Amino acid sequence: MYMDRTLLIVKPDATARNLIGHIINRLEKARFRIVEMRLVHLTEKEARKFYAVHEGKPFLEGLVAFMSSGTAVPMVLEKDNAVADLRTLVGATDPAKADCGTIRFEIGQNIERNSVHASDSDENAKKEIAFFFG
Ligand code: 3AN
Repeated sequence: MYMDRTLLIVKPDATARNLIGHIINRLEKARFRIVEMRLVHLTEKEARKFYAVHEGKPFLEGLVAFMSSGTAVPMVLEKDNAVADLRTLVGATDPAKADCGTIRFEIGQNIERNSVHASDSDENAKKEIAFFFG
């Protein structure tokens, strides 16, 4: 049976604070299944390619530097309604505005260092999964 899939990335601020296991625990408790996972250290070029949709935005340079500053952990997650359910679990981009109980509310540091990335649509999930696990 086909299950919906999405991509989550544990970002460098979270790996630096030894929070990979904590995040995996949150995901598993919410009934996501990890079907692929890697440890990566993105180059600036790769980070820029991943965030190409943000070309021209004022925060892009900082985001590229941050995402290439340390270890990140992309993983493919499977669940019914995976994209929307993961966005709910992850919370708003700005941890200060994220709902209580979400991952970004709990461990995000600021709008840039917000601990996790989650695909925002089925179409982008497919592209982002192919980027890391093509
Ligand atoms: P989300 O990750 O919630 O889908 P996007 O796609 O708008 O948010 O932004 C991608 C990433 O860019 C965010 N996760 C965050 O790290 C960074 N970002 C977004 N907006 C800002 C901002 N105003 N200042 C700094 N970084 C930002």
